[in-house]
Amino acid sequence: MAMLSFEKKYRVRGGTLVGGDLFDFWLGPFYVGFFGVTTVFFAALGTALILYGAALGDTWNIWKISIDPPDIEYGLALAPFKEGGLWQIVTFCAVGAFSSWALREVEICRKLGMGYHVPFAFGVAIFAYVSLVVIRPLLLGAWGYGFPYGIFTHLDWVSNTGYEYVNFHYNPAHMIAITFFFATCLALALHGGLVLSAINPAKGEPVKTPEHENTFFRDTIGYSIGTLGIHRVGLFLALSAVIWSAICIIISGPWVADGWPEWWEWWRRLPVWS
Ligand code: UQ2
Repeated sequence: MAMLSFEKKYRVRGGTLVGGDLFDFWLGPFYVGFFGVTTVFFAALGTALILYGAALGDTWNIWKISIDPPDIEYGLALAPFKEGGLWQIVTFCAVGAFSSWALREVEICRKLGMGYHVPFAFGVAIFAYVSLVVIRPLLLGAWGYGFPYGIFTHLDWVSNTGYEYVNFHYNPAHMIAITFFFATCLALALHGGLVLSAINPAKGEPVKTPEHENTFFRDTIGYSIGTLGIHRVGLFLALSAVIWSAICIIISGPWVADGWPEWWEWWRRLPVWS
């Protein structure tokens, strides 16, 4: 609650990209802005359309409801509403809502005079989604390559798409992505563990500072990356995981059409073996 008095200092005018002062206000704790309005518009329309699509479907079983993309035969054309057109509009609303949210974050960063690290990171997450439902379908020539919006159906899509390339784990970009996911977990576990160990010591012990955090790692591995450095490494690892995930699916089909195990034949064909 102390935030209420202190908030006033940070509720500054300006920094908007669009709309000038028109939407430069707060609703309770939430900054609105032009992009707050567009976020609510796209999110509400998209959600309503998903509910309407569910009502048109043959089940209310939450696991089985699905909004499916058009058949491959429709190519990159707009499909009839009940044959994938709904999926196309929902996809448009999703990209609109996610992008609006990112731009609202940019406006808040500008207001506060902060860096754009958070919207940039969110932009990378948006890129991952757009890779699946826009970039790869465009490269393959049909919206039907996008994934369906349903709980079980999107799991089936992931499994089927993986088997289309025989063993997806042989995809080198997929290998790199997984390695970054694991490294992200290692870094966050080390960081969370280290900060809590310093700041929340045993009863009766004084709270420790970064001097102790640095010393712990210098004693253990001869190196401490530092309090700023660990956050740089963490952001780099997490964004790399997402970027390599996007790469691994974009190259599956557009670049490598057969199985991923087969792709490794380049290694067997190296002239050094003969
Ligand atoms: C560190 C440091 C922190 C940390 C952590 C480290 C005082 C509070 C976790 C140690 C991290 C290292 C050595 C890099 C780990 C790299 C990978 C790729 C897992 O030195 O400074 O600040 O939280």
